[in-house]
Amino acid sequence: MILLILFQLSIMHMVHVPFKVSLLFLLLSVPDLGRCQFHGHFNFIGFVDYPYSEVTNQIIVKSRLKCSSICLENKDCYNYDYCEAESSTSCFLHDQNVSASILVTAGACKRYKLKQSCDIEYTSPCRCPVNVGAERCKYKYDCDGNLVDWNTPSYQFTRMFPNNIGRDLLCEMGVDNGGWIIIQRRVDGSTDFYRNWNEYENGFGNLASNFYLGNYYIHEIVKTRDYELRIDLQDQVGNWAYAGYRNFFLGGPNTSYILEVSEFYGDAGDSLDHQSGMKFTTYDRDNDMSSSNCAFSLKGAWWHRKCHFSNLNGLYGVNTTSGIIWYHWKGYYYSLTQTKMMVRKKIRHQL
Ligand SMILES: [Ca+2]
Repeated sequence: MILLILFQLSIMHMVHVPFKVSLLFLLLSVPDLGRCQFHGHFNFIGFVDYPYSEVTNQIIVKSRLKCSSICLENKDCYNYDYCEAESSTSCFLHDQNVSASILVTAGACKRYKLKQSCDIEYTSPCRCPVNVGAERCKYKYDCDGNLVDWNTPSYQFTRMFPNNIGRDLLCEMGVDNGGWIIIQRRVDGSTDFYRNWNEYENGFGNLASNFYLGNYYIHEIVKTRDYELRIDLQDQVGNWAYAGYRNFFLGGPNTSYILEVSEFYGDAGDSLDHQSGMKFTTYDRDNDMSSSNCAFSLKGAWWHRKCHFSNLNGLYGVNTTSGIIWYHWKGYYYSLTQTKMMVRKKIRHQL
């Protein structure tokens, strides 16, 4: 315990007393403090208002990720030093002015720089957390997984598919850190969505307004099984709500484009879980569990069960179950005025 306290006190002033710290590290590094061998606690020492140190708080947590998240929550923190010892670890937070020349590499200490506030292993949203504030993010991911400037606007691009057809796609960069490929959109009633299997397989509409990308292309995009889905919805007076699914998969043609979604989040309610596990049904291809054809009776091609809690390809401006329905937000008799379905590849962040 005495050693522990000494260690912590010394760490606090390590910038000023490197020799003393080195000795302590030597002492505490026996026999081996490699990351794999470390099983100690984590002590948060405090924010370092570089170049001076001061103790502001002390808590015990278990991992470097905790240090990272503490740094994330502190708007002044851009770098942190993570120090491992036999029975404890220490965390020092630095602002952006910390000098590169005092990089802590001695002993079991290592300095980490927050990467656009994405220093968290899980990635779907290993992007700039909303609660931190976008001003700290200099980069975000585009629809090809490249880091681009934070201010990059939404854009159109072309992607080649296995059938040797190039398709124009829209990349939404303004929603939840961007990087979303839009697969379905309704903005007004000018485009007929009551269409057959072939049209829903290959896509229809206009990228500038209303369109369905096509089940074949959606499957080709997400078939690696590391995609998520987000659906944005607008009601008749201009309010927006959304439904996110951290896992989204659409089977191929031989499965009749079976839908798999899970891990819902959002404020629109979950009206897609009920459709998960279902094949796609159009008025001319009945794959649902109803004795009739749900796409025909409810005028919307969808992953109908018997039949639906959602019907986003339904009739525009019709306040019945045949309309553009998201039951858990507005019920069965309220047709939404805008919809946007988007998919994004989950990006695994390198720790
Ligand atoms: Ca049926």
